[in-house]
Amino acid sequence: FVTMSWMIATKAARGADGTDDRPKDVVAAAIVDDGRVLLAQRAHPAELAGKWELPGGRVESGETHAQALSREIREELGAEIEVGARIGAQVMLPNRLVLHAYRARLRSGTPAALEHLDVQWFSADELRLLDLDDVVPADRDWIPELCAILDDA
Ligand code: 9L3
Ligand code: MG
Repeated sequence: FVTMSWMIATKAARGADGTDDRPKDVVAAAIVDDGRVLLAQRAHPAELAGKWELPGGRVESGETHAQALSREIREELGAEIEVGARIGAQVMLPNRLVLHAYRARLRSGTPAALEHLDVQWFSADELRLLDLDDVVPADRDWIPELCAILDDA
């Protein structure tokens, strides 16, 4: 029965063309250090280029969120992080992607824009002054909570 259920569940998750249409998780890190949070300026796709985001990326099969986030930050910023508590609500993205954010602290390395246009540390006051048009739409709702975290820090 368990095998049958699994087969049905697996089959239901495949489209007619065999593509996988199950939701995929994307994870993003709010790296906080010295009262500031690190935002990264996206290089692509065109509609998001130049906008600030919490850095991160897709969770690959077999990875926990924390593993995926550590890997993404290593790849994108060349830094090692310790992943902490979840922040904010999950955000539904187009293409059945679900975005999750976590607090993080730097363990080693200096974050660099290896895949982004730029990286910058923002204080709560600087976040409040940020034009929301310059923030990736999916990340906009997290700004007030990020300000609160920095106010407490
Ligand atoms: N995304 C949105 N906000 C974020 C992150 C890390 C990602 N803070 C969206 C952009 C892409 C998708 O998730 O549509 C996958 O992210 P990536 O692998 O292009 O970074
Ligand atoms: Mg990414």
